Amino acid sequence: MKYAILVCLMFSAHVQAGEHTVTQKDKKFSQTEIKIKVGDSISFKNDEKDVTHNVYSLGPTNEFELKSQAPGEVSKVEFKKPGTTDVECAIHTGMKLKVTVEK
Ligand SMILES: [Cu+2]
Repeated sequence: MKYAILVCLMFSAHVQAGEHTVTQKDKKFSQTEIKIKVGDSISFKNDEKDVTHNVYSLGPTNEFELKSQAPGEVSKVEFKKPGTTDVECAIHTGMKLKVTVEK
């Protein structure tokens, strides 16, 4: 009985915070849009062979900057506020990803 309650608690904690991954390859994000929930996180992975990226967002919500990201590096960002976030790369102006964070 105790075990069943523990499993139940672990399962609900897992459901509450989603984990997503967006890769950067051929100077593009793996997708142009992503919808997540408040509290979810996105792991940004540089999947290039020899291209460095500098992924950032000026918002309008959930501003962040990953700084210079070498090939193979992964950086996780938690999205705490509902709203949209326009993600870009400071080095490659064509890279765009819209993150929609729902309540
Ligand atoms: Cu880039």
